[in-house]
Amino acid sequence: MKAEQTTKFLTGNEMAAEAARVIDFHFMGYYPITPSTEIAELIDGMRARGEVSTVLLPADGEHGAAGACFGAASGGARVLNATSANGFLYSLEQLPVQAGCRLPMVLNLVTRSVSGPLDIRCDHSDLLFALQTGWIILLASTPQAVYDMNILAVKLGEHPDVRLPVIVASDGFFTSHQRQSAMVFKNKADVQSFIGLRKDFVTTLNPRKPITLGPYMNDPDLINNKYQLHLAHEAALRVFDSLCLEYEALTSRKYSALESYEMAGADTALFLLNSAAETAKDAIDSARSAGKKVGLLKPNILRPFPFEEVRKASHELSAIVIGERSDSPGSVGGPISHEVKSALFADHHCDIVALSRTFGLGGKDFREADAHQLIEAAYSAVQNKLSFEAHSFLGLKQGTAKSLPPQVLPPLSQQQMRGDLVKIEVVSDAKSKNRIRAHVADPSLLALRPKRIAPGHGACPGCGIFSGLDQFFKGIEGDVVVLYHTGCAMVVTTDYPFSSHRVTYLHNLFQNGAPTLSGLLEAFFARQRRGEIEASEDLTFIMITGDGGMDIGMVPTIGTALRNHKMIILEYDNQGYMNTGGQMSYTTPFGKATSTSQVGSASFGKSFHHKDTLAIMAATGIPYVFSAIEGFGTDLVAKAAKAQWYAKNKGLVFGKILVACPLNWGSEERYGLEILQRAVDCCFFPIYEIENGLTVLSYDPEQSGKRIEAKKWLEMMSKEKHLLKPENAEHLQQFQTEIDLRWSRLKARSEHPLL
Ligand SMILES: Cc1ncc(C[n+]2csc(CCOP(=O)(O)OP(=O)(O)O)c2C)c(N)n1
Ligand code: SF4
Repeated sequence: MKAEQTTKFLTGNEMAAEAARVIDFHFMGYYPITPSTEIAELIDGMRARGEVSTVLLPADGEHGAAGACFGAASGGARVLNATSANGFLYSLEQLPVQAGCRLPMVLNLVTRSVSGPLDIRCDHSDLLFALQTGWIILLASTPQAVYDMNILAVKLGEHPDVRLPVIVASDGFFTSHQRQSAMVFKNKADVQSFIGLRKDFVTTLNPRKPITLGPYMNDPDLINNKYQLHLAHEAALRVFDSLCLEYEALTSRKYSALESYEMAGADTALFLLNSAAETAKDAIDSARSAGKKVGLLKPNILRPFPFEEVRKASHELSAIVIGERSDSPGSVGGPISHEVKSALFADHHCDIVALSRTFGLGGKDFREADAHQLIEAAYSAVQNKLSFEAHSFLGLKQGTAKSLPPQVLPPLSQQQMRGDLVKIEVVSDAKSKNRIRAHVADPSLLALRPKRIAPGHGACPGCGIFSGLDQFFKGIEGDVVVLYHTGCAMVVTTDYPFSSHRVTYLHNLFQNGAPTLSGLLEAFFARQRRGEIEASEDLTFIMITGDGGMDIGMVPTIGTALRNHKMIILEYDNQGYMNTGGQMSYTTPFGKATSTSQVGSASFGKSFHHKDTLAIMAATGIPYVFSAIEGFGTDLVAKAAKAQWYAKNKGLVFGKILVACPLNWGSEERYGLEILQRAVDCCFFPIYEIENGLTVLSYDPEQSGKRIEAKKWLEMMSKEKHLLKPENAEHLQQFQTEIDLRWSRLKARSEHPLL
């Protein structure tokens, strides 16, 4: 029976969310990363409006998200996740566990280039890592296919002969962000009856039927376990074929393991995945009209690999070109090339010329003309069978001396950065609580110190990151090495071939910056001890991170703090993941509306309180912790100077500054400083120091008679204003109570000689 359907004009990500709407997963664990983030955002909107009953868990990183999905799947829930690139790699360790335990779920992999260098556009370098995980991989070359494959994935993964997790891979931006008209089911019930109820093969939630899931298993059992996985994949190909027929009967849309386009009588074929295959169809059409017998093969399933289908489809060919949006360096072509070739050469009489071409890395377009180049390569290889290039890259552009990145500003000299603008006085008596004092020069002199970040970055108007960082750097004397986590500060200052950094800058994945910098500074000391770096060389090591980097990177940061390396970690807190478009972070205030804590009839905004990062870091016992805002006299400059002294003499420093983000706050650019001041005055963001374990307030709004209620701060930001509505009175009260409690505790600590 055909199901009723309706036409929509949607992107791949929107279609993934539409599929999730009709599947109504029990659970989605996720962490934002471009270009897959939108899927969680759209489903969060549905949740907030009460349109789905899916529980969404915004994890602290992809590793956590994958763990949460594993847990939920073990309890018999229907589970969804979506990720890309480095996020996918960060969850990689969890994926074979999921497959090995035979727990179905669906993961949308919206493909993107894997760092480094960092590139947010499409290639299949992430997909390449999925091949060995034991997961089924379905490919979706159009928004329509994204929708269909998500629905098929549920039924395929949960089939009793299969019981495996399934990846649905679509191309970042090409498919995820391009609108096409596509059909969706009119009635959720049709999808529900197609997929059926999630079967409880095993569940960790039935105490009457206890199970041991994930035992310690050695030889000889493990090989049997892996053989069962192998059998499940064999079964998956059969089941996929029959499900495609069932789905076709329901929707009139036809899928198969290997799709052929113009293969009748073809002597040459292109083998391409996903969106590139769609593009190549035009080239095939024009080559056919020019009399070339060329066709196209496009797999819809990659794991299990449709080995027999490829073999049969290639039987009559003279040449095949396997184009891949990824490379396996040192391997004469990417992994798909090798798999296709192994299918071809299963016929021992095979003398097909098989070429492998790497194209489209980092989002480079693959156009019709490129497909023609592949076709020409195949024809010329057939004519020069003895000397053709088995593997090469399409679209390389050789650089010249002129392509070297220009040096716009000269490096900063030692003299420029040593101005004795701050002086440190070490006072060690009980009265001063063994603190140090920083004496800061007049602001007019401070202003003369050159900026370490040159003007000319691409931040939004009103962005507080750079004015905040500038004030901080004013307090730092001498040479520095900076490490930036991924985030706005990094992205808007290092758009290749330009860099706004006038000092040495290093970037690393934003869960791993702290260990990276600790390694670098230990290398500095080690090389200095061996005389490889001059003894007079004096560097301060500073890591800059957003609040998001202190979510996903919290554990390595704590590890670094416990080792107490002599460096500074400075968090700029704009209260969200802004580089990825404004998702909630763990420091986002309670009730705030973000793209993953949306407000609607079933949701009032972020549902849990902001993280007290300073308390966490102070608990590691590091010598100096501080919070500050820009524009509060020279407070931030003095704290930077103290931070440098502690980093040189005692160990790790953690500082946190609140910075204005008009985009995240929904505020006017000109009010940035006032909003910061109100955050301090309402005690949401108290400014203080914890020096050698003792807490000292830098400013007490109560004592100065300036304390305000949280609502006076919230009213300045449109993303918070809904909390002031009468229906949110209870939530506002909850927020105020939490602020009051934390403030009272902080004050008590500052007043007690031991706390
Ligand atoms: C492992 C991994 N997961 C996700 C991302 C995507 N990502 C890049 S920056 C970012 C948010 C950064 O937020 P924050 O640290 O607060 O800095 P901001 O962008 O707000 O400046 C995210 C989620 C990534 N690059 N790597
Ligand atoms: S989104 Fe916010 S933090 Fe990022 S550049 Fe814009 S204003 Fe700055």
